[in-house]
Amino acid sequence: MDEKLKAIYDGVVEGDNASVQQHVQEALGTGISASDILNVGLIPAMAEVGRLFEEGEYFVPEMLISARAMKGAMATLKPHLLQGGVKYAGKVVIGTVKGDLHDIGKNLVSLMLEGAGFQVTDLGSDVTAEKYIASVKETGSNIIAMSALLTTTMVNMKATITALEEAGLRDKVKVMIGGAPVTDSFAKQIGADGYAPDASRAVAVARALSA
Ligand code: B1M
Repeated sequence: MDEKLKAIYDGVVEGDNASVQQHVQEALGTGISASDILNVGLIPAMAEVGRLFEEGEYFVPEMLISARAMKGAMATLKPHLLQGGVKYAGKVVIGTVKGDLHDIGKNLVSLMLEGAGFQVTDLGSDVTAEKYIASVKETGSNIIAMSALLTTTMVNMKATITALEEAGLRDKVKVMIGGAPVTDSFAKQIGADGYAPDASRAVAVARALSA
């Protein structure tokens, strides 16, 4: 791995926000692409943090400071990732489902969709079915994109689809889902229209659903 990318990776694993910011700026300055910083440095670092948590070496506070370092880096990368966006492609309401506070992956999907020319309304995390529905009505969005990172909150994706049916909106809006514990077969099981395993494939799914 490139030395700068390794420093970014180490900084996220160690939760060293200042070092991550400095190395991200330097990496951009030396011509390393924002997408390499994201895909080679930042994302694998968060996967390592998850592994350390699973093995009992890290606890919630360590995860939190690593997540902060990752979020800071993503804010710096955002304008670079958005460069070269294509024309308006559809309207998306996105959020992490009720009970779930994990928002890093969702933010990444949101960013990539924006970069691909979608108009994105980001509702944040812990989003209730009512909130998704109110936002769809307000923005006239054609897609609801739901993220979940906990096996215990995945059920709230189904609850949102049921609420859409009850509101008489199910045939007016497509539903796509994703997040680490979510699978294609789960998406089919709950009646979602699309599933993507990562942020770049989320763009392809959103495009297909908007066609
Ligand atoms: Co939590 N956490 N966490 N956590 N956390 C996980 C998810 C966990 C797998 C860790 C572990 O045990 N190995 C585990 C879940 C176990 C399970 O349910 N099976 C877990 C747990 C247990 C918990 C708590 C319950 C811990 C506790 O309190 N005891 C608690 C729950 C809080 C809550 O939500 N109510 C908790 C809390 C936290 C923090 C707050 C400390 C922090 C989140 C900070 C934040 O997001 N602002 C945190 C973190 C950082 C993690 C890990 C380490 C990293 C998640 C992450 O950001 N990954 C995570 C372990 C892991 O995933 N390996 C873990 C990087 C991100 C880029 O990937 O989010 O997967 P990801 O997104 C990807 C794809 O999934 C996909 O695209 C993204 C980019 O390619 N994707 C979509 C995501 N959404 C999509 C939507 C789409 C399409 C694709 O379409 C709509």
